[in-house]
Amino acid sequence: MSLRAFKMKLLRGFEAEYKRRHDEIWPELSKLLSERGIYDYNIFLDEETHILFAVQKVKNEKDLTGLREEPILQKWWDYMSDIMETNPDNSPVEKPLERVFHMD
Ligand code: RM4
Repeated sequence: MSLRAFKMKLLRGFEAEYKRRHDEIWPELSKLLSERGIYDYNIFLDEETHILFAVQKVKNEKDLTGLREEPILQKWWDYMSDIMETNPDNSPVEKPLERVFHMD
């Protein structure tokens, strides 16, 4: 298992909409992420900066190869692109975060 943390950015004024869309996450998208070994996935919002802080566990990082090319994920990114900071291909701008502390 590895723990991955990264940040993304929400556009101002879309806090409720972001939560609503994730409350109604497409079953086929959660199925895809689960099949790729992603679990215990949380996204937190810093309301001051609009930074989305994501933390997820991944069973095996090598099972993530090609995930970004999956049509369902690309469709989700297209759907989310009006409310998030995105790259030209509509994927969210993601910045990996390094762990600096851990306590069991
Ligand atoms: C986020 C973003 C991420 C995705 C989650 C489910 O808003 O699109 O890439 O993993 O939704």
